[in-house]
Amino acid sequence: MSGNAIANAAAVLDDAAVKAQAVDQFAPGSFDLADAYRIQRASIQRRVARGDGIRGIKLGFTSRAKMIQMGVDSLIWGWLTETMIEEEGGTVDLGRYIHPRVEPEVCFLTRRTIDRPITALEAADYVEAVAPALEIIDSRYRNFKFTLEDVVADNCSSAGLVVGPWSRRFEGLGNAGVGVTVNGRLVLSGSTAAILGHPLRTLVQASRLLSSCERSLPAGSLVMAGAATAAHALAPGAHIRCDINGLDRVEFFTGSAS
Ligand code: OOG
Ligand code: MG
Repeated sequence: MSGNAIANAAAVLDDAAVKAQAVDQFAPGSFDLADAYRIQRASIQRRVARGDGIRGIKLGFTSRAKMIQMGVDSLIWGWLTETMIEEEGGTVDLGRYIHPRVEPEVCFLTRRTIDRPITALEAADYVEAVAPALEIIDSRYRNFKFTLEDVVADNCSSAGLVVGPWSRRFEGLGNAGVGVTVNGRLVLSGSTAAILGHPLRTLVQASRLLSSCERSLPAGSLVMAGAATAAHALAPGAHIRCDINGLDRVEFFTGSAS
């Protein structure tokens, strides 16, 4: 794909995000996975040029539940930026989004720069703290339908995130119960073991992915490990709460319909 075509695709996806208006999927075979990551990078550069800052990365499709829901079976990654962060315990304006869904996540705060592939034994040493989090995903494609290449180009549906209180309680993180309630009703439940067997393994994967494209991640970055369960559509006037056993809880509200 030419540099121009990459910039054009990035502009289409970035505009869709800014205007909160869905766009059509790209024609099948328009670009390969390497080009999809180039489009993703170009769309993030547009955000950064507007003054947004990079805060970390997210992994996607690290659990079977997510792969099955979306019909995609490869691990993917994208960028998290400052303006995606929603206030914990606050009210999220759904007008910023197209067709938002929420999913429970484990979020890591890194302690050391990740600038080479790390092993599972080393992973814990790279973590400063862990928090329960809720990710708001919002595909820019109509009907939330995409191929692997489409979703990577669209920065892996990254749109919003709400991060709960940080802690250093890592014991039990490998198999902790996860529950999401909406207005007090349990809508999603699972275990952190669904995330690559242990959420810390996502740091190993992240380090490999970053190295393969010659990028590093500074200390103090966020790493979202990927949802342990499928995602749930967000509606107005709701209280969304996620509890992860051994960690604190994280919650937010959605504004009333306008
Ligand atoms: C893609 C993003 C996947 C996860 O946690 O697996 C993801 C999507 O489902 O739209 O964030
Ligand atoms: Mg996610």
